[in-house]
Amino acid sequence: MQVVKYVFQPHGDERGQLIALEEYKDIPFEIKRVYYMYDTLEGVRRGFHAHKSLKQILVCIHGTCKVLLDNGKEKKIVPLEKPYEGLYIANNIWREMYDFSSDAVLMVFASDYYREEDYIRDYQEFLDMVNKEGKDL
Ligand code: T46
Repeated sequence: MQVVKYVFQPHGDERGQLIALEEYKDIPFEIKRVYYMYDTLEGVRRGFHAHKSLKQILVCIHGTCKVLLDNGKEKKIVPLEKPYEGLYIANNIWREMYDFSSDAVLMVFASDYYREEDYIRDYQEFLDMVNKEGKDL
């Protein structure tokens, strides 16, 4: 599985850093929603789902966390430790976010509005879906 991490260009000067993210330019899709999580308690693991069609970019804009990516065949752990790095997560990828530092702010740019129907929250259902799609190709 290929891990796609974007490195955003900061507009740094003597005052500090500024990062601007534009759809189709820095983010490879139309941004329909932005959400972020913070004050995540120690030991918490979130996610535990895949999306049928949603694409997202995760940026840990403060602090650090880790993301487990799973395509049904292979798993990868991706640390997010820089505010200028964005992790792209395509559809049909199981994700879990964990090891949040107490100051972590994880911001997510999403290609669609919130739709519960797009979630696959059962791991066996996820495996059945990716294995079926592999056979259909
Ligand atoms: C994902 C990972 C990275 C909303 O009402 N609107 C929203 O846009 C979102 C994202 C969530 N919610 C509600 C639904 C739940 O009652 O907020 C609550 C927490 O959401 P959830 O348990 O889905 O959070 P995570 O951290 O497990 O997953 C989230 C996203 O839902 C998901 O798409 O890929 O972050």
